[in-house]
Amino acid sequence: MRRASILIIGLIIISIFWSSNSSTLHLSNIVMAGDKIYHYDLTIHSLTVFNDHDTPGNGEIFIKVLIDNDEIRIPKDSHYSMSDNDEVQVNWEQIFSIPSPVNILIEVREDDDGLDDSLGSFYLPNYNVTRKTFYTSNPSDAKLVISLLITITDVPTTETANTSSENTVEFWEFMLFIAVVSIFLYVVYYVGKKMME
Ligand SMILES: [Ca+2]
Ligand SMILES: [Ca+2]
Repeated sequence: MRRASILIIGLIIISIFWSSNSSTLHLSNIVMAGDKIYHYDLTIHSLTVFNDHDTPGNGEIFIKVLIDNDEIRIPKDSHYSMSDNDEVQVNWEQIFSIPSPVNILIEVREDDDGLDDSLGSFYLPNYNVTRKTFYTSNPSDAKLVISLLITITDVPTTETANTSSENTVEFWEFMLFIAVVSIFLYVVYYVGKKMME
């Protein structure tokens, strides 16, 4: 029975290695228990320009949104042609979820060849606002109407934990089945060999 014992021990070692390895992979791919997820729903409703920073003619106005290091231009690859005291309906919405709160910087700019200039900027507060008017740091240049909805949820851990333990159990059951079949086949082989002698 020595060969069968070696085979079974080998299978058990392989299954232990496999199951511990697979559970490690599971854990590294999920957010840990107790963590939070921050859901942001940011809407820029409208933009009003008091000084278009362009003489003569309209300013080529765009909004720059900086979410951490991600820069977004509105309108994308374009601009609003705006004169003094013009208002545009922007109706731009961005929804995203991240594991920690972020700073959101809003800036209004005017495109000029080589050197475009700023109509001021400001950071959004880290709380909910609905259709609130924000003047830029140059309040005589521009204002925007913005809504921000932040919701915080717990990381759902029960589902991922169940999935990984189920996978492990299924693999153990499979390896046990292989071990039992191996013993059975070896016994058949051993008894058959003895009978032949
Ligand atoms: Ca200008
Ligand atoms: Ca210009």
